[in-house]
Amino acid sequence: MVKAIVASIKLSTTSDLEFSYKEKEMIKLCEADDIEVVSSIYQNADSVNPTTFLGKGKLEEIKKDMELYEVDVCIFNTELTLHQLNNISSILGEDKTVYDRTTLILNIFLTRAKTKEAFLQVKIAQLKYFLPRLVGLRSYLSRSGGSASGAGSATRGAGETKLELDKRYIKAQINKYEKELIQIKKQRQTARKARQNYDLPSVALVGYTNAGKSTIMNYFINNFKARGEKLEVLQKDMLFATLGTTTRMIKLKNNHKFLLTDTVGFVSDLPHHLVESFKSTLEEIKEASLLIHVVDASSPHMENELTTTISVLESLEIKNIPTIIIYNKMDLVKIPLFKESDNTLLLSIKDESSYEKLAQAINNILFSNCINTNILIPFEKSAIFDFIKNNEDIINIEFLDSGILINANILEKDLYKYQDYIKK
Ligand SMILES: Nc1nc2c(ncn2[C@@H]2O[C@H](COP(=O)(O)OP(=O)(O)OP(=O)(O)O)[C@@H](O)[C@H]2O)c(=O)[nH]1
Ligand SMILES: [Mg+2]
Repeated sequence: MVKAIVASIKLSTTSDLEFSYKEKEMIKLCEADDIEVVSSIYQNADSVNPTTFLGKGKLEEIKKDMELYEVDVCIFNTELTLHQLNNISSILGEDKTVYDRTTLILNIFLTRAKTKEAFLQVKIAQLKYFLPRLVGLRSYLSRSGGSASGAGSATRGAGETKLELDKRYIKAQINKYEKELIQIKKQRQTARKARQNYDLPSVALVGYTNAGKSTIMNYFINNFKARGEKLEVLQKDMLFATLGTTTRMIKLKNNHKFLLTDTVGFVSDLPHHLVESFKSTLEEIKEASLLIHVVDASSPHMENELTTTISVLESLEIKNIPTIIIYNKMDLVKIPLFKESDNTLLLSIKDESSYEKLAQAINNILFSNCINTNILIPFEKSAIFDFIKNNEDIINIEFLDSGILINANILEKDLYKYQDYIKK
């Protein structure tokens, strides 16, 4: 495990609570990247130093601490400019590795990327971020093996030509990956079109990382799976367990079907290039008929996590979609201050009835336009009877001399299927 020191600034405009949140989150991000934080150092200041981020004195202190703890890596809890990176590196020593929160997040995403699409998206975001910072990040790049870009070979002493070559190489890599991504996007669009052919409403799980989205997804897959839709998604107590989206068809007990999509979790100050890169994956959220916004109610920073998610959704121009807010992990909440309403539910994995309530709420929103209908099926039309039994929300079945009388809640758009048998 790599050991590191984390360096932050506490601006006079930042509250203690906000600052401690950012510090704790940074430590979790480091853990997610397999880095042990041996010390967190911060400086109180009125503003950021544009050339060195922290004051020179503070950086000297960090340098001493790095020697004391025998640590080679210092991660800054911010996004550094090339200028700041260079200056900090010269103060801390050329043999030390200096990088920032954005590089850390990009790295976590890269190690978590399991699909080709996720890998390409993160790689493009990472290269675009590295491009203007090649010189400053040289120690990081050489430590991380040049991250397949050859960028690690960019050394300051090698001069302009070498740097220009590296830049050109990276630009070519970005180009190549973008082309590959376009191909995958086409396949994704085909898959999406195929799903649209089912003509089913879609529901997207959104929220801060580790809120419990995949856990909800898995509950629905295991309890309401439709036609061989069994594959569970990864749920784990770590940041960014899910990268990329997974869609499964869900069939509720009343036969109503919808598509449920699990998505990547958000984090505060999500790197800009990453949001850009993930836009195509997150497009699916835009087309959802309903959003389930999952919030970890046991997190001391719940408010912040909730507003971050809302602002990321806004930046993706996702608005005006009906939303159910889920206050999740209620089993860990000692004093519950939240109230349930039509669009707000309290959920806990330990309380199955809360999940049933969620299924009911989804049903009420997605299938509110059902019409209570009587259908009389002649006995010889057993195939139609079977179809209705498997596909419609049946309230009552009565066997009459003239056939089988079914009372069911049927979507207006589906009524035509039974038009010959509907009893007025
Ligand atoms: N105590 C408790 N833990 C829960 C509950 N729901 C989920 N968890 C745990 O929270 C952790 C994160 O859950 P995930 O479902 O992976 O979270 P996620 O929102 O998909 O996270 P990312 O994929 O990282 O965005 C896991 O360890 C879950 O077991 C709950 O109701 N109560
Ligand atoms: Mg997940």
